[in-house]
Amino acid sequence: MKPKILMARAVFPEVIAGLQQYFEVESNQEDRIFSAAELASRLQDKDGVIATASERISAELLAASPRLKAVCNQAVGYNNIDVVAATKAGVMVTNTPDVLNETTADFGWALLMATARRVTESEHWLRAGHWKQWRYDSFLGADVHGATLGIIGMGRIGQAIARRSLGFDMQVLYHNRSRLSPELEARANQARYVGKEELLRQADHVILVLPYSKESHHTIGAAELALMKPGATLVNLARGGIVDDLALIAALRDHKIAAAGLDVFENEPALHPDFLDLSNVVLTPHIASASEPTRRAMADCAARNLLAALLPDKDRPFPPNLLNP
Ligand code: 8YV
Repeated sequence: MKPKILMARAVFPEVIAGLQQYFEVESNQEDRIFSAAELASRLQDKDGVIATASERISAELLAASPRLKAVCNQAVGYNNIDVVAATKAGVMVTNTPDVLNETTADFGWALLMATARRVTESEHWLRAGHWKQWRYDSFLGADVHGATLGIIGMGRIGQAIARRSLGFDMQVLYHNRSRLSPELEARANQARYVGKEELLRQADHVILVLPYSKESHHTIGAAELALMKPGATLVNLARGGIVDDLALIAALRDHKIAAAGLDVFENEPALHPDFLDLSNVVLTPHIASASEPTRRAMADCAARNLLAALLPDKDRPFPPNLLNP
């Protein structure tokens, strides 16, 4: 008998077909977000689940899922999963690191450039028919080249962002739980380790790429925003809860900082409506990893993780052309 698994969200059909070789798959190709109760009822008879950041895998859910042996997140972040409870219950938890580093770093730059140079704001203005003549002061933004970049969270994605800054002649400051080795600092455009406050005071552009946890909740709130330069930009690629959205809305409205580029929000997708009224913010719907090859690689990685967790002795690998036929 094949183990039973739940694919909690829609995914590339090839992934479902690949998984069906090994598992009895309950899929969700209509892509509904399950309520906690619905998720619990679907997990009743499942041995494994492939989840995304949208599914909360709580201690209660784990306790109510007697057969569950593996929760495989299709994401590098896993703050949606109670890992302590899972470990106690003997449930393996996996994520999809590395495969998304470069794509997410690219998007960090897209948001930084769009935010500093007011790309989306000026496009909206143009589309609304306001462009009648050239003006010396139209959409003046901040320079990116030659500026000081502050990166909070210098993991693999943070380092990939820093490496790209070499081409913009930037100085890089970073703050992290621990300091990188001198070799890694050198590869990350000679990034300099500083305290969070010093970084916020000195950086022209701040990018957040740290994991979300109780400790990193509201890493950026009113006090931190007050330390930033009035012309600074803030980019959040990490998780919504890392920034206090109400404090950020106030800072943007009062021009305490120049602008923000946000791919993640507290309570997403129901982002705070006040963001929509601000012109100095670039808003994207949690798409930093959304290039076609990377989303395929993430799905492939989660599927392989599930296979390794539930059928460790099975002949593998997946047919190599499964996801890129
Ligand atoms: C995912 C992400 O697209 O990997 C992560 O942690 O935030 C994104 O790449 C999203 O979380 C879906 O699970």
